[in-house]
Parts: sequence; structure tokens; C-alpha cells
Amino acid sequence: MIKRRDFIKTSAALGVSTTAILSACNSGDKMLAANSKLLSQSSDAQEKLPLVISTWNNQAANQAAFDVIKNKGTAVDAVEVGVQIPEADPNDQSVGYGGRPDREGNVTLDACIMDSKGNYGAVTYLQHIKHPIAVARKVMDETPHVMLSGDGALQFALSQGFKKEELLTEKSKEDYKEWLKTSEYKPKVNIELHDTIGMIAIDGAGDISGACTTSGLAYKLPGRIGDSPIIGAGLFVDNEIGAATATGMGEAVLRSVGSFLIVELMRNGLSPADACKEAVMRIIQKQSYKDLQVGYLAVNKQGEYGAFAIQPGFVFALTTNEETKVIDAISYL
Ligand code: SD4
Repeated sequence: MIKRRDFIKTSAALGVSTTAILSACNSGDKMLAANSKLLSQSSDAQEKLPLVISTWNNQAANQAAFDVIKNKGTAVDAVEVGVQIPEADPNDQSVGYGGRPDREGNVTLDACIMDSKGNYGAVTYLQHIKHPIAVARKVMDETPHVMLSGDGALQFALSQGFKKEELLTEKSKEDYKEWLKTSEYKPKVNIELHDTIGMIAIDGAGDISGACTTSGLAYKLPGRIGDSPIIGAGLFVDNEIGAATATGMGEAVLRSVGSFLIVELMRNGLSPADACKEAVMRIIQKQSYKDLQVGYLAVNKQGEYGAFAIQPGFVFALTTNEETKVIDAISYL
């Protein structure tokens, strides 16, 4: 029997569209409808480069990143600058300063960055530092390691000149006190508890880099690490192929190594949107997904982009030379 992967490869060689392949592999009208919508979501490639793309409605972050590229900066500098906008925003309660705390009331941050040369740096469970992405960059650039965690990450940050700060804002403290009344742990599906920024940029030289930063799931168990700082899960970049990033329930993304999977599917010929959809399908085939949100966003070397989520409500921001716009991702449900 022909294996699915061989089928995709063979079909690609025969010039059969990936949409048609996925339609064949996934039965049902819903799938077919989703596939036809996928086509309209891909961009027109090269003329749109350079570009910046990020999860959720992070237009200001995209703009900041794009300004770096416009000034002849690199994609890695662009994403580092871009994601610092929500990190510093007290009203963004899923990222950096103002992030919602864990069950003990501590704000703990996860972040990673990956450049076009395949370098990667990450911090996990970092407290008291407003810009974990900048610390992740230092881990990448200044150490022989790829990931530092907890107090070690904090000590490293302080040694690099970062300032120790209180990250719990009044608003997040109030929300936490409210939560303590029931201490019920029920992550909500979309915006309320998910606003993590995963950003991918393609610079003027055509090089790709990405960054991902979050305060993780609100009221998580102390010590919990999500997908966002983990290479291949929350973010993956391969400068020859493209990049992918994730938002939503990190446990589901981690179990399926979603971002790496998407890049590999693109390597095998799938469009970014179809690859994101396939990564979502891997999750929903294995676990109950009714109350679960995962959203994937991907871009290939040509600048085609796509996204797919389990639930409706996932949006992403795209910035090119022409405009910044927020686009609704299509979803399985
Ligand atoms: C996590 N993926 O820590 C993150 C949460 C998230 O928007 O995406 N929030 O699991």
C-alpha cells in the first residue's frame, strides 16, 4: 500500500496540488470546504517580501520589527525588537510584564529566538526580567548553550546587565485574587488566556528568523514550561525552507512537535497553510479537542504564508512594504 508520505511526494512530483492531496487524505465536506478556503489564504510570494508575520493582533509589534528591516536590519534583530512590544505592554496579560502569574502568584516567562543560520537560544521559567527574548538572544549569542532556566537564567540575565523588576501588575494581581476564590483550573479557549506572540520575519536579504515569548498558561503549576521556548514546538526556522510558530495549549504542541513538523511538511512540498492544517490534524486525531485551542502560523522561503487553528478565533498579523493587516485563520471547528 502506498504510504501517505510517499503519496504526497509522488503526487508532488506529478504536479498534483497539496490541497488536493489533503482533500484525499482527510475525508469529509468540512475538510473540503476548509481546503478550498486555504487556497485563498496564501499570499503571492516574492513581491510581498520582506515581511513580518505574528500570532494574534500584534500589529504594533510587527511594525516595530518591520522598521528594523526597512532600516537594513536583519530578521533576527527585527523579531527581537518586535516581540518586545507586547513584552513591555502591561495590558497584554499573556506576555512579559503584566503577564498572568502561576498558581503561587509568580510571573514566570518562557521565550526563544532562532536565526537564519540555525542558531537558537531560549529561557524558561525566568522571573523578574521584562524582556525574556533579549535574554534568550544573549543565551544564543554569548553562551555555549541553547537554553537556561529558572534561577540560572535570572542570574545570567543579571550578569548581562538586565534589571530585576516586579512583573506582576495591579490588574494581573486582581485577576489572580479573583481566581484564588475558586482556584479552578480551566484554561479558556481563545483570547482570554492565549495571546502569546510567535513572530517570523524575512529580511531584505531573504533570510528568515523567528521569536516566541509568553508568560505561559495563566495559573499553571509552578515550574510548568510550555511549548513557546522549545525548539521545534513553539518555533522552528529553517532558512532554506521557511518557519513556523505556535500559540495555544502548549502541551498539545509539545506532544506533536508542531513547528518542526510544519517546516518538514513544507520541505516535502506542502504550502504553509496546508502544513499548518496537517499539524492541527495530528493533534485532533489523538486527543479530545473540544475545549482545546492550538493555532499554527507558517511562512515559506518564497513569502507564502498560512495558518490553521483548531477553534475559530485565532488571528494573525501580517506586515509587508504595503500594509499591516490582521487576518482570520481558518479553523477545524
Ligand atoms: C503555552 N503556548 O505556554 C503557550 C500559551 C499561549 O497565548 O500560546 N498563550 O502553552
